[in-house]
Amino acid sequence: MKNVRHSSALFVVIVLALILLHTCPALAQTAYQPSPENLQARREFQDMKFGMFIHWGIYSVLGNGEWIFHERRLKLDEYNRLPAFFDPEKFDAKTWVSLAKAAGMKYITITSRHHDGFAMFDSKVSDWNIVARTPYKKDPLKMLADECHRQGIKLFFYYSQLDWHNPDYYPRGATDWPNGRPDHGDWNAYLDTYMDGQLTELLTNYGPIGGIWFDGMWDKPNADWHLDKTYALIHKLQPAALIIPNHHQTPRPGEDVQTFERDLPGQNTAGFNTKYVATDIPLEMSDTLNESWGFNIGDSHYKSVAEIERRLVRAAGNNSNLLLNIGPYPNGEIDPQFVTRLQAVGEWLSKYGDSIYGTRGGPIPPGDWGVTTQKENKIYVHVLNWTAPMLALPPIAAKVASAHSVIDNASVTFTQSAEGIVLKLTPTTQNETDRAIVLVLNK
Ligand code: FHN
Repeated sequence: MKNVRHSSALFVVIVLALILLHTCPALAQTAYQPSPENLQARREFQDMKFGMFIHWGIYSVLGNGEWIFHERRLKLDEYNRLPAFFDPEKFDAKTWVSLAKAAGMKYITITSRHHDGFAMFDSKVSDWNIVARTPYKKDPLKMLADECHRQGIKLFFYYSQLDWHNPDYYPRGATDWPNGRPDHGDWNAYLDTYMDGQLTELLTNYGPIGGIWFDGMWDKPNADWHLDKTYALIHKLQPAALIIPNHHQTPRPGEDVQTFERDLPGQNTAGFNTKYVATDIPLEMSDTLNESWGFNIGDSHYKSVAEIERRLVRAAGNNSNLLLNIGPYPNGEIDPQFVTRLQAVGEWLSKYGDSIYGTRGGPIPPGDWGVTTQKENKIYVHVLNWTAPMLALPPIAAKVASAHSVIDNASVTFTQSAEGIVLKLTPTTQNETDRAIVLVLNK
């Protein structure tokens, strides 16, 4: 009798807990269990390794980056003039997606709206969007999503939580300046109606998407952003969509990827990244191809092809993806300086890609000399900065059966002992960014 009472009490507790989790998304995300589709999407994300970041908006017209509204302390009335000049008649989704593919990139993350709050998509939530306010009148994100689906590229939407335009973004945050907004506003409406409304549009009108890349929470670090509610909404609408927050903090429940801005995981050279590196979710680092995110007419500091390749290899060796940014022209064209570099990286990847795609960070800690990646029974030793003829590496648990160079399969002489592995390197040739060597392990 006592046992029966016990088990019916337990039953009631379980049913109550299930009802609570169902009706209260906040609790659901605190106890977040990624769905099987989400876990699969995380693995695929890690396999992709290289993505194209695109900052493109009405600010591109002014050719001075995506912060121009703030930097010039423009008034709302002034910035409101800008959409009239945005008419990207040269935008061609096929050209953009084909370029990403030619570069060996497997996904695209594009600004659906940046801190100016201007939606680069057809939004019914507000008319502060490309279809309603510009002479272009079309939805480039729809064209891009369709083309990505056609070409097998995953599409992620960058979404700025920070908003310099909407009066309901109130109380305002660290980047506030008096631009003509009233000193009152409805924060809950901003989050629950405006933001979640737009996210619902992005997650229902564009087919399956890779995920949402959030940015801007750092503007009000102590605010209640209703994250649990928003995250639950995203996972409900598309369980496989990954939530990637660029909040520069330790990941929270409900977040699926940890991203680092202009830094390798754990290396806070930028000054705003956390040193904490998650071990249970995928990692990503974002960086720029020149020095700007949005189109900047005065920025010709393009990274060399070798530099981009090295960043990609170092990211992979740190178990991370590289999301590399370009800022297209306001007319929709992509700077030829970006195009030629990306194509060259793609050519290089057609030879070295095996040592990067589908790998995870290798067993040997990254060093100034280079990094390792691993896949199945292979360890790839990426020698990036080592001129001596021999390279000594620390010991690894497995026995190496053979070693050969990635580029021409030529066998590489090595010794393995309890002290470690010593590789005899071929002399470095000019233009060789990565002397990648495969160590084949005994199965
Ligand atoms: O302020 C933005 C910036 O404009 C750009 O979008 C980068 C991309 O990672 N994120 C923000 C700064 O954290």
